[in-house]
Amino acid sequence: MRIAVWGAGSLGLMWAARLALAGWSPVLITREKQQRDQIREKGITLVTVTGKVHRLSIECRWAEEEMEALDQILLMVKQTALPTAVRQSLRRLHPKGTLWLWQNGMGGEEVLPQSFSQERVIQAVTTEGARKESDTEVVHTGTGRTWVGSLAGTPRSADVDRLLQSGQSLGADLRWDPDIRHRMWEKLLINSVINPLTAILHVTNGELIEKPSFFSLALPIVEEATAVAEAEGYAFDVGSTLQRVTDVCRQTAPNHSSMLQDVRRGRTTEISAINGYIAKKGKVYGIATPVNQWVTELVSAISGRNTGTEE
Ligand code: KPL
Repeated sequence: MRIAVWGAGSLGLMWAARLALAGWSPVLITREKQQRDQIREKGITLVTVTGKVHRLSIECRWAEEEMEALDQILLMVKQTALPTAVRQSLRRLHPKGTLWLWQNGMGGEEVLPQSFSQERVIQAVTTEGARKESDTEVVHTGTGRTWVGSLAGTPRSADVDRLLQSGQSLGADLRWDPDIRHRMWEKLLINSVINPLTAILHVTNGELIEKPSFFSLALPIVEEATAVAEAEGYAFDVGSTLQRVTDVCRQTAPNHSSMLQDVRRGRTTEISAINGYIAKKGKVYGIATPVNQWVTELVSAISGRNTGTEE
């Protein structure tokens, strides 16, 4: 089975290293030639949460290179880079191969061609943290849980099962969820509060809940988002969701959310796949989502770019 990790950001580097540690021979695909050359020269260095350092030599290719058909592609690029990565990766996917989507937010599947069967798509929802130190080095900063499941609700194949077992053998908390869309909504609700508010207020996740304005800003976001989730068939309680948001902020207190990091680096944010998605779906169901719309516009304005796609 030929497995590719598509995207060499923090999660991509970490998972390529983990797969190699588990005895697979993954191929890591980079967007830039320069990073491919660095990885070919130096390999990948993974520092685990306990501080153990692993240096691994990994097959690495540039996204535009010709390559043999791939059976499992773990697409670990940001939402904003998804259209390009999907176009490039589908050309390399075996006709019976499986595509794994690892993006934050919703709407990733909408980028796939309509002819591509959802039975071949696995969605991953993760709360693990990793920090990319350089093109070849990654630090696993926080253990979390990763749920994976079929977007079509089909049972997992034997190949997928083997991959899950490999991850588990390395201590990763990796679980199959037959209702992955529920998990996606659960994560979206959390990201819909923490990501834009930390980016707008320029605070860490822990500092966010200390802000006197926190509750009055978080409440309408969650009220609107849970109304849209319910229209999609997923019921969440507003109070428990706010409690979960607060818990995640405490557990990840020193973190600079991914959106805050994007804003600081002048990169395109994932706001359109998070609050923008909630506002878009709200329009479909006739549910008013002014606060989600407002934070979408505000984050777009402060990041100095529109909410469109990268590249
Ligand atoms: O997923 C995250 C992110 O930063 O994107 C949270 C949960 C907010 C942790 O920082």
